[in-house]
Amino acid sequence: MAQAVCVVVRYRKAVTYGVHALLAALETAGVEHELRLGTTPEETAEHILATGAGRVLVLWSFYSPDAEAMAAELATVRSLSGGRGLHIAGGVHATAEPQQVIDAGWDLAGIGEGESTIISLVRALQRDEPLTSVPGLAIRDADGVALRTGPAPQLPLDAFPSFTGRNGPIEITRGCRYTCRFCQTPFMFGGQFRHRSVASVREHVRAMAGRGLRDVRFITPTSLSYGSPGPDPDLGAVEELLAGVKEELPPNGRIFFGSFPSEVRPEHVTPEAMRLLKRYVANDNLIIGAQSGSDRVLAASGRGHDTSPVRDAVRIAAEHGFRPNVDFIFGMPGETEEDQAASLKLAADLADLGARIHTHTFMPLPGTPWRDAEPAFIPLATMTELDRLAQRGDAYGHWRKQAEHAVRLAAAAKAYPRRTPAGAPPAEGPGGSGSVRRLGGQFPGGGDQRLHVEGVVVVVEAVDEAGERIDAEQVLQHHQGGHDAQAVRGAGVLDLPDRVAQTGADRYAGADAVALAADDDPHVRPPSRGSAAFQLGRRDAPPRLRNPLTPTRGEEN
Ligand code: B12
Ligand code: SF4
Repeated sequence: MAQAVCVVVRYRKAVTYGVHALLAALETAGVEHELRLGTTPEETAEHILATGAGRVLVLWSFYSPDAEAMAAELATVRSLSGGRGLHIAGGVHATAEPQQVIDAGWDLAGIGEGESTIISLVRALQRDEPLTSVPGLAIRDADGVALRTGPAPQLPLDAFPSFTGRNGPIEITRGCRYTCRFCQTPFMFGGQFRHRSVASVREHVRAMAGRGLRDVRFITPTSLSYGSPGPDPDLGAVEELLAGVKEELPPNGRIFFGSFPSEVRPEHVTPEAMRLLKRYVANDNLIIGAQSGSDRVLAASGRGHDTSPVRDAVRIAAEHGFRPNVDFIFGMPGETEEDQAASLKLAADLADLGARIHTHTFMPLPGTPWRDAEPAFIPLATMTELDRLAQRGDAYGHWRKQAEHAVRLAAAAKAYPRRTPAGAPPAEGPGGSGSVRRLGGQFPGGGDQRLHVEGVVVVVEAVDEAGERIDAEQVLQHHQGGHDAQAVRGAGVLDLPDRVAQTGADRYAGADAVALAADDDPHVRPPSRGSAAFQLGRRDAPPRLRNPLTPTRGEEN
């Protein structure tokens, strides 16, 4: 007989959108469960104790800057609830740092997109099945190592709604084809856009209007990319979306598009795009990502544009009646005083054109290529200048708070060096780059789950104990959130013809695990010339093995 499961959510205002997506997935999949929301640690503990359900699953979701505070809350909740409940942390931080999450006391880490994971997890608890069958988890083994189950699939966005019976922005695009090194989005959700269909968006809006709501907002990494697979906007698709949403709204309905959380890239701000938005949207501001006034820093950060489209974007947006709010990040790795001066100068120029500057301090975020990078020093003079802009009403933002986060994140990154798997010495692989090791402890689910890939890009085709082929992509998805694996996935190097037999070796090197480095990533060293890995890479890969963090010629925009 199925056991009753109570899902208790540590429900925090800061991260409701992701949680609403999980609850919507449970609901649309018809997974029976009791739901309780704890808005404080105490209330969460009360719910855990109060439920009569046989199994209690406690959901936690947080971004990296809150990881420490949440670990402290977890300890409180555990002690107040007498240790009852299975605690899982998911979301961007858990995806990037499952070992940290497990070490901090959670029973499980949710890795990647959570919809399929939560559905399978609740079902597994109901049926008392082993959690190793649930995709997208890291589970603590006897040695405290976070072992991963199979990867959670990255499904079309229409597979699940953004929310049901609740409200929030509608996620219209997931994943991002750009690869800004300070941002986790493409490394969390993949390097391609997945757009929600207009029909699905309309369904959300219809339901919201039915609940008496009139304002609609969207989540998308770059709003003018809606409907487009590539760098150029498809304004026809954007118009179809906006017109469809408008049709579903009452006459006093309002559409917010191009304002948070749906920013625009500067090169997408054209007179045509602005005229289109003006016909449909209610927002008077437009959020434009500039990030730096230094072309050198922009190139290093992989933004895919320089400063020139930023000036144009601000001018064009202002001419069409929008107040441009322009994002800047100070303290990016390698940034010099001259670069900062260039940013301040651009910020002041843009303010003169009517922009407000949204100022950020660089944070080495887990799950990004710059997780381990040293933030550049921001002298007091720069901070004072930012304060001056803020006092004039030309700048806003949490740059001081973020500077504190940056220090903590840098310390956490040092405490968890990315290159060395817990308990294992650095690999002796080709060029010393990366390692693949087998972990103790059998998962019944299949051999691939025992393969732990750590380190640089590893292209591997493997067979499990039964001689069944393990898809390389599956292996790499185990490493999801580690940017190297994502980089490989982005480049599509997943199908090398050679088989790699796991014959009980603890570690692979040479042709066993083919470590092919992304050529300009400072964290990654290429396989040594003449090694088996190098040969294997050369044979199949050169055109496909470029680092997707580096645009190929003609792709820059
Ligand atoms: C909207 C948003 C916000 C909103 C969130 C509002 C809300 N009520 O939810 C606000 C404005 C509060 C915000 C603030 C910040 N944000 Co923000 N934000 C975003 C944004 C644009 C969208 C997030 C979102 O809702 N996506 C849609 C949902 C469905 O996705 P999701 O939340 O990731 O949830 C999915 C999975 O993560 C997973 N999942 C989530 N929780 C759980 C839990 C369990 C148990 C499981 C199994 C799975 C699971 O399943 C969900 C469905 O697939 C992302 C960028 C992006 N495009 O993702 C940045 C992003 C999440 N933010 C980021 C950052 C850094 C911040 C700030 C620190 C910035 C700052 N100002 O200092 C603050 C910190 C706030 C805080 N205290 O936590 C980073 C996080 C990186 C990291 N490793 O921490 C991101 C990824 C952007 C980036 N630069 O890379 N943000
Ligand atoms: S910052 Fe760059 S990578 Fe991140 S969502 Fe925006 S465009 Fe995409």
